Amino acid sequence: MVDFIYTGWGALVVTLLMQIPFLIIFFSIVNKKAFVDNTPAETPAEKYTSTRYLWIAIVLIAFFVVNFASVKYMPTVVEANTKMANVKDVDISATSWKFDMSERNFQVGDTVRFIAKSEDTMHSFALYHPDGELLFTMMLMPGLETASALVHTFDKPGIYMVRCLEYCGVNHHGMRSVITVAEK
Ligand SMILES: [Cu+2]
Repeated sequence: MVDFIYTGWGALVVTLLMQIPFLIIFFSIVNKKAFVDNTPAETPAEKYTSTRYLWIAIVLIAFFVVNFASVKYMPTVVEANTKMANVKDVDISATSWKFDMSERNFQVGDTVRFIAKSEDTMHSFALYHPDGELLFTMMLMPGLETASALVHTFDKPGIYMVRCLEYCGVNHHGMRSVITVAEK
């Protein structure tokens, strides 16, 4: 049941259901206004000009173009259970406030599948490039049967920071670790 809520269509269904109270409030206010204020409006109703339609079209097109163009920069989400060729698996267990990792040392060119689970509360597994850029963050929900998994290929040597980016208690800021990537 918990897995259904957090994965796939379950999240969408829950999000839609959460809108219902707001819709009820919204329509009850609109409805009330319709009864209270039945005098003609002082300002004439404004028609949408063609320029305004053009702007809406530009915004919509920009929205889709930017979204599709950014897809290739998205981290690769994969299944945690199926075998993958030429990929090193790392099992990660997140607890307040540390990461237990089955491996922390890699080489440039290694493709690594990070398979992570939370043992207690909400955490995340975020990986930072040595230059400080956030490569990805993976949310870790407690109680899930399937682990979260992401694939990343290391292209530069250095010290990669690992942090939790979901607030998880008083020592959330101290929940971090490092991964070392050596020259090939
Ligand atoms: Cu945290």
